[in-house]
Amino acid sequence: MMESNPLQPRFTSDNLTTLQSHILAEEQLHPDATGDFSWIMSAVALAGKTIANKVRRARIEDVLGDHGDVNPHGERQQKLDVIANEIIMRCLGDRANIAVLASEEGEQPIVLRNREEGGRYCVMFDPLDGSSNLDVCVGVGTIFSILRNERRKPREMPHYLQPGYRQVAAGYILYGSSVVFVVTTGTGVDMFVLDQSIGAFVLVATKIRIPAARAIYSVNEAYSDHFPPAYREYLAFAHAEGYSSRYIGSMVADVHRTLLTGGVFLYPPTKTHRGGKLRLVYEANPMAMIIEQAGGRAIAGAARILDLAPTDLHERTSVVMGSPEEVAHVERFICREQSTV
Ligand code: P6P
Repeated sequence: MMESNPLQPRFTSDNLTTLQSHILAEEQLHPDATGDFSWIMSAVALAGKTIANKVRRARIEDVLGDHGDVNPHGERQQKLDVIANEIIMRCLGDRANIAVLASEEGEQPIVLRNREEGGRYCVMFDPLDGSSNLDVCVGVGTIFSILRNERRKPREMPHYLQPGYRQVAAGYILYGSSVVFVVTTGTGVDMFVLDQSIGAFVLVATKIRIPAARAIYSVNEAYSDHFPPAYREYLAFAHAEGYSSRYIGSMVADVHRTLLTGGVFLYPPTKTHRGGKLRLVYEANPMAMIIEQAGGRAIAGAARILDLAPTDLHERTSVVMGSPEEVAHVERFICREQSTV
């Protein structure tokens, strides 16, 4: 009888391709890879699993609601914002190749070491985006962005303010009906789901492609009276074309749906946020890298988000991202408005 290949499954069908093994396999494709990077990704994955557990048990452990403080931007912190931030700091803080950790929850970044001391990467993150939705069980998420700590003059502040196209990796963890880890290292977008039974993120999709077009727009229309005219004209176009509207109010959930089903997610300038509400460095940039790597587009006004040069860790931007044809519909109105100015 011909010997069967002992490496081929015959009696089990478990998905055993974990985030860890997948990242390490990807690293093998880069001769100059040092394993540093997968060491950081394993810390992000550990933080995601820990936060997922806290989110799932929030009402049981009575950690919902306000923490009682405000973050550096004057926004009320949820208890889980503080908990998630601490978990990420603890998981990433002992990685010897990290130069700086920068969080939405901290006014200043935490500088751990400079390049000469081995600080090769900068990690910027929103520990729990959309946390105001936690009390009602709506999907929330962790967003992360990884930059190389470019060699600058010795002992100069690590270089964490770079345009988004310089990101070496970006992604998010969505704590929803399942816990989903979506990541890109610049060669496409891969998706993992947390298999609670083995405590590991397992690979469920590789090289995800966003649909080129889909008649769905995602925006908080309550503010539309104060959107710039171009966005109001776009909404009139979408209504006339019979578009559907989907808006969760949690960026990670809205962008994840857009990535998988197509459509366009918008956060235009509003009366209270003239420059847009979402943060460029640790929300718009990582999400823009994911969307572009999946074949989509991401713009702020007429500019490509990933080309914007940040000058402040917490600066905000407007956002239009999603299917290339849907972004082009919005862009057409924006460019027409700008040409008449
Ligand atoms: P609005 C959540 O607070 C958040 O930062 C993003 O996750 C979300 O896309 C946006 O704000 C929702 O803002 O003004 O519609 O409640």
